[in-house]
Amino acid sequence: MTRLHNEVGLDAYWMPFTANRAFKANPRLLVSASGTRYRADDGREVLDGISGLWCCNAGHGHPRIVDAIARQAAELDYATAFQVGHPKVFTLAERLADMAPGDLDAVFFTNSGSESVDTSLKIALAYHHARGESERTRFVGRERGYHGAGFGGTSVGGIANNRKHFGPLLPGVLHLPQTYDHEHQAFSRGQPEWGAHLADELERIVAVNHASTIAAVIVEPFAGSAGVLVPPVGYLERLREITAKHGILLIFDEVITAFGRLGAPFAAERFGVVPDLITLAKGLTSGMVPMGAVLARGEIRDTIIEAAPDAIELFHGYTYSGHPVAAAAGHAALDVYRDEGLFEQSRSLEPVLENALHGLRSKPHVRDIRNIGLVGAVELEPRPGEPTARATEAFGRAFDRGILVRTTADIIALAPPLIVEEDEIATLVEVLGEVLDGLD
Ligand code: PXG
Ligand code: PLP
Repeated sequence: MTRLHNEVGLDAYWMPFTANRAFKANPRLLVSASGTRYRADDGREVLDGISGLWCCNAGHGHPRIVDAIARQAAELDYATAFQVGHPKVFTLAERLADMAPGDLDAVFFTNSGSESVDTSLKIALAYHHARGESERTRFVGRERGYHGAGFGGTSVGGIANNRKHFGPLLPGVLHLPQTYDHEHQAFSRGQPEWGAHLADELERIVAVNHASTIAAVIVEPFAGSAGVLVPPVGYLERLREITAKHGILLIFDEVITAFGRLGAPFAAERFGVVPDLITLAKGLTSGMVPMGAVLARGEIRDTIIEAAPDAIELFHGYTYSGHPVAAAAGHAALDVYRDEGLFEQSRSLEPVLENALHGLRSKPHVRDIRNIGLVGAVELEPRPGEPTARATEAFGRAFDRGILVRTTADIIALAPPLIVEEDEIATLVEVLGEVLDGLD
């Protein structure tokens, strides 16, 4: 069979977050997808163990979402969101406000997680300014946090490789310690018991900088990109207490954690902790059309609007904010999540994935296994002197055996679509186990 990449030039496309030379020497092309499966250009099926890239929560090609997109493109392809609107974006905002925890009932649309993060940081600054606290300009992120690739998200992010070539970034950003500790947490099922005290570092940051200079703290409820770092019991609660005490906004970056990944609409609900702002993307449209959003407490929006003269209140937005085709996809994705009970299904599959994954404990090179919701990770011992090589090789071998996983450093992550079947979870973990058996 002629493989597609023999016919398609590979040079022009500069691939994101990819080893371009390695890819082009050994390309992997996906040509179609349906349900939990991709098809590669050599005709093989590949079981999607990572929901595309943590986004296709309803699986691939869901006919209701496909249909909504096609109809919307034909009916109203584009409408500017600046001074003009269209109905579906208002109704989608209402639905999200209704789903959101607490009083987070203001919705600002973006086109990606990165844009949502930058938007949330700008809203935090504008809010403090509107309250007459313009000196609150510092942000607090966390080591090993990932908040997208914009300058704001890169600044509050805590992954050194993502930051090192890009200069001083935003001024005044501080970082909390990460929450993972191998000695105290290895092989935890769900939330580790140890580590709530790590949130107290925020008190130290406040003591050194004074609360009146700090605008917001941003964290992922569980850190996804850095390798599935699950929050210790009590940690998020403690962050909420300390931020509230000091008038600091708390932003949950729920780009990965929302829309059923944790068996609930939002991680905020799963953990019972309500932040001031939530960033969204990915599962909002089940990955079918780019779309992101920021949910804010109504009081935050009202404060910014009321403090401004009767003109544009927040000088921020994107050409494609609330794009009609994305809004239609968002409605359809929420319909599918509701009608197919996918958040509940995710919750009921959580122990299935947990038990299967922890069954890999005695496989070669395994340093840790952790899980929460429909997410898990296997951390490998790095090869001496060759960090990341072992997991990168595991990724390639897994793909060749028909499963798509995600790796970061020497960590292999699994986060299958919420429609995954129990026997597919078994297959994912079994194949991963065989891959580990074969690794040097
Ligand atoms: N915040 C979080 C918590 C994310 O996980 C973003 C922001 C940025 O979203 P966009 O849509 O701008 O990419 C993300 C994205 C990985 C991986 O390796 C994860 C993401 C992106 C790329 C790779 O796990 N998450
Ligand atoms: N650059 C130029 C020259 C533009 O005109 C615009 C938008 O009008 C942008 C960047 C921003 O693009 P977007 O609104 O799609 O983020």
